[in-house]
Amino acid sequence: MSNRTYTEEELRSVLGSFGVKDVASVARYGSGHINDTFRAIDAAGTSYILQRINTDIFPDPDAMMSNISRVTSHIRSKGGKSLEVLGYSNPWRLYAFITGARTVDLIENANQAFLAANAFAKFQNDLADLPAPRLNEILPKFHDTVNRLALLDAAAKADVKGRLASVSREMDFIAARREEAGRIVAGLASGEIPERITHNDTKINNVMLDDVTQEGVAVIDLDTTMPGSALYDFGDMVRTSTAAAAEDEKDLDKVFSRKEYFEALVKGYLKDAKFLNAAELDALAFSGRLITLTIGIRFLTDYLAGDTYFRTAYDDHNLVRCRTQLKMVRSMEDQRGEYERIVKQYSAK
Ligand code: ADP
Ligand code: GN1
Ligand code: MG
Repeated sequence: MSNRTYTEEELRSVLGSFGVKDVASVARYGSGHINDTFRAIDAAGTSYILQRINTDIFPDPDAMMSNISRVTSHIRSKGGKSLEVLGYSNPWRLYAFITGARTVDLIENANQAFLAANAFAKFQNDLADLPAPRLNEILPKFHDTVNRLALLDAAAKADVKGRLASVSREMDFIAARREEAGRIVAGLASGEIPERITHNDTKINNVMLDDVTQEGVAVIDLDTTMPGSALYDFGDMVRTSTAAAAEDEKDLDKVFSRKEYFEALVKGYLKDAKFLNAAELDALAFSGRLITLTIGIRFLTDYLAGDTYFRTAYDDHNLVRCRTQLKMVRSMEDQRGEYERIVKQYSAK
């Protein structure tokens, strides 16, 4: 990804175009991998989130902003809190800064897992009756693991950076799991798994947690909210909210999936995700393994392609991230029986 730099003058001028004139400070903010995010504070002390949408990844920001506007108004009409768009002019947008809450990159306790999962379940619930038309499909085949494997194969074949020889263990690990990669894609195609409106990026730092109660007060980063499968949303919660270490932890002994956090997620999610059908419940534990493998495949693909997609801070950053994902997959596989049992226990309630 282009690690773009911006002058303060440029940022102030964009803020000015959105009507924010007396800028006291503006600085990079958060740790998202995709957009360029800044927090601006004006002379009155009001904070804003200024973002430059990554148009290399999102080719149609208008379609994205149209989804965001429909989704946020619908959530608000039900009394929920959501992102508030104060200004948009492709590729820039300005959001109201959500106060009294924060995001965490690494989950801090199992109660946060319960509350975050419950916030994502409510988000899906709130959007279940969004009036037609269907939301724009912002990134087609985004979570399609079969497609992600094909992209990995293409990057391996091209091997533009000569990195393939150094990742044979990771390639073997992925190759051994190809067979199960198409399970959710096939379920969606047959209709056994229904299409729903989903967030598609439910990592823990995409939900704002109340400073005092830790409750998930607002789901943010709505760029990929579009038609999808609830399973991918639950799976990505398992990937990020059960992890004992950061997504880019180098010491793999510290990286594993925690059963008590998984249990808290299942409890928090199923408390409000009453809409799930039998096929979805049946694949809930599997979805954690699958999405984690898929994100591992994506990090490896980007590593082989020369780090053009995810923001990286050093040379092997994407490879380090890929390794944590594969270690998480292994850890979930080791606990497969217990995870399946936990899902059964709470689905029966
Ligand atoms: P990316 O797509 O790059 O991940 P995000 O939209 O997730 O970008 O924003 C990055 C970070 O900025 C979030 O993880 C969060 O910490 C912070 N953030 C984004 N929007 C808001 C908001 N409206 N209020 C407060 N913080 C926000
Ligand atoms: C990106 O935007 P961010 O940092 O919340 C990515 C997700 C990945 C995640 C891995 C649009 O999420 O799909 O799961 O990184 N978003 C996009 O950490 O590709
Ligand atoms: Mg984000």
